[in-house]
Amino acid sequence: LDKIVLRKRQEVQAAMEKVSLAELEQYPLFSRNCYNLRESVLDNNKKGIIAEYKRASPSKGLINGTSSVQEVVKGYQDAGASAISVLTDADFFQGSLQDLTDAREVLQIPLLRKEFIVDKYQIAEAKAYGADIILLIAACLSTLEIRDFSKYAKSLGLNVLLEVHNEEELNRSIFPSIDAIGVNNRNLKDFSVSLDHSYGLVNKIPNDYIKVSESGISDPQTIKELKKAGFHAFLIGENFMKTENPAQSIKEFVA
Ligand code: IGP
Repeated sequence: LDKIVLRKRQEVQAAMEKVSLAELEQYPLFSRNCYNLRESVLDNNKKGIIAEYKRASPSKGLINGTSSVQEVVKGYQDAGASAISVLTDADFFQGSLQDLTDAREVLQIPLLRKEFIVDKYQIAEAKAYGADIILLIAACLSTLEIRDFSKYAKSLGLNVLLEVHNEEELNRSIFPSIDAIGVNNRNLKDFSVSLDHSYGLVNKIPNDYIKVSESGISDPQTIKELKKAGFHAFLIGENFMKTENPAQSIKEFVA
């Protein structure tokens, strides 16, 4: 993770030399109104699925090299997803900001920029390229950064999803400028996955936050159980993307 944070800082430096923050603020998408995550997730006609477009991952390598971002995210939306997540990291996930903008073009539901955010600049970028939600990963950030970044995101009208993996991260990271708290079932240091992280933390998350269970979810029954435990939303990538037709495979999860 330290390595990723360092690499991201370098990426941000390079990006800022090409396009300044003031220039990003002039991008057409920067001034639009964002879709509301809470509203979409709590919509009773939907199941709370946040469906992810993920070509590759550090633990699995290539997951899907053929399905295009627009065909997949449009399919997820039409099937009944509550929100969409798009990876923008190139090195590990083969994503890009272009993927984010392509997704925006075909979506009328909240869109998450899935990225390792280490600088305010990336938050402005998220808005400028079409995101409604940013991810703040507690494992990569100090408490002060989480406070400042979430406040800045709110000032741009973005929704904030905070990601935690254990109780220590949760307890040092909660701020009113956060909308949703996700428990990542995958340990970002060794990639091991266990739903016990979700079950162990759900009751420690204050009830004013949308509760999201993230990663390693592979059957509809698990969603029923997580819902019973108190989760509102479920972030799922690989289980859909590993199939030939991701937009088809989401269907039994939203039925
Ligand atoms: C999706 P999965 O196991 O369904 O593909 O997981 C999502 O939770 C995962 O991609 C993720 C992630 C992250 C990726 C959660 N937090 C942080 C990169 C960085």
